[in-house]
Amino acid sequence: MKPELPDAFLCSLAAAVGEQHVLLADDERAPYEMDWTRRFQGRAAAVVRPADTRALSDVLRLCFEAGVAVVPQGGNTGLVGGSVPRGGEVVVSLRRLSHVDVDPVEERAVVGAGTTLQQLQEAAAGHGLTFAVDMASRGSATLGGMVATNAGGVHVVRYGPMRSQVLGFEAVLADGTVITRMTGLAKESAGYDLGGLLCGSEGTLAVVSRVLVRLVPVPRYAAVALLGLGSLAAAVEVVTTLRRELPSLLAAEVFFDDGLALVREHAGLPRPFDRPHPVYLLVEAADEADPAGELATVLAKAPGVGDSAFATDSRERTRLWAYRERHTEAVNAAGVPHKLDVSVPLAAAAAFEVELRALLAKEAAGARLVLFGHLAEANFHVNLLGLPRDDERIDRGVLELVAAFEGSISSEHGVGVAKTRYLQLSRTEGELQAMRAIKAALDPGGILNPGVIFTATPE
Ligand code: 2HG
Ligand code: ZN
Repeated sequence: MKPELPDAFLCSLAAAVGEQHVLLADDERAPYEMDWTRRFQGRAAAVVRPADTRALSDVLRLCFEAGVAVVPQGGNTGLVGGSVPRGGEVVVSLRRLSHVDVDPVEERAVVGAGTTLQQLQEAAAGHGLTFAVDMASRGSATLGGMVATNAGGVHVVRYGPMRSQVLGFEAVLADGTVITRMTGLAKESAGYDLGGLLCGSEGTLAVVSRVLVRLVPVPRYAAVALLGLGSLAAAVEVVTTLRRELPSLLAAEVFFDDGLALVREHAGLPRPFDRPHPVYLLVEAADEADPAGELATVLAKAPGVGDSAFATDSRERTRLWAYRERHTEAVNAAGVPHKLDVSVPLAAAAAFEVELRALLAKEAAGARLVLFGHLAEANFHVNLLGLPRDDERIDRGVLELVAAFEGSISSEHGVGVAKTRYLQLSRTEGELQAMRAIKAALDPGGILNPGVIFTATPE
């Protein structure tokens, strides 16, 4: 299909990034046009792949001058449709901005936006260090995308989300201006925290090109426990105790028996215990001294634990983690899911689960719920299979329930295009106005990822 962009503009893009990195043919663009869940898809006018900050700046300046909208894209495994075109934009793939420079003395790294989490982890491991944010999509998720979505992952209970790791940044504004703050000073109060603002901005305020991130020492010892419990309320009680009494706590993840069955079927894994349990909690502790003993001691005191399995060596720990980590791929293999990523106050988690199941039983009897998530933050991934692709009545019902619990409609995946209509459930009118003012100031032409976070026109 012939692209709609004028030839002169395409020639300028080619001059900026190299002709072979301006993709126009249908089959070349296709991998950049559909998201990983297959739920979100749109046609790009072109895909461009700058190799460095300078080329990225040229691309944005050209698009700004021509009034052409831009969709920044990293690994394209975000789950809210924020990195694929809605129709007619230029997709700017950041994947070629891939480099890691570890500073082992300061325990930091300068990382290109297109670097995958796994590449960063491997580079850091060479120095006995690691990156504090970890998640199952490590092989595809890029650092730029993780900043853009303020990704959380499985270690937030110990280290916080992306926002807590970013010490400095370089980003390109809508008109091509490059702004840089890479000093990483431990104390800095001279004006606004622009790097913090970019965390969670989803490519709507600027395009991140490099980040300076903190690294942490790899804990010498780790221990994992998988627990089978009778209810979510019991799991919440265990997590509350762990948070209070186990300083080495690194992760506390929850899943349910039907999700476990789906994962086992998909991945061919054996039963973790002889008998099933309604709820499973996967706990990891890590420290400079072996935390296995204290983990077992704290868990022995916890009420409501039916069965438990412990692992200390790396292979066994990975084996237990697979039951939790493989949920996303198992869900995707079973259909095109509606995915909601919500959080509620931990004290309300069990009541939320009861009401969620009641809502679905009443309004969506044919749908299949696969629920799992990060229990220490009461961050639940509500995956729904069997719903019509564009029918959002159930999504709205779930998000309204979350709002009634004073929770968040997006805990760690971002708003993307999937949740723009529900943003006012989590944000006040005053907050939304302030956000729109920031957006208008930094992106006056509205070319940066339009339709993401905010609906194209205010509702
Ligand atoms: C996870 O926690 C990711 O594994 C993906 O955030 C969640 O697939 C999901 O809904
Ligand atoms: Zn998650």
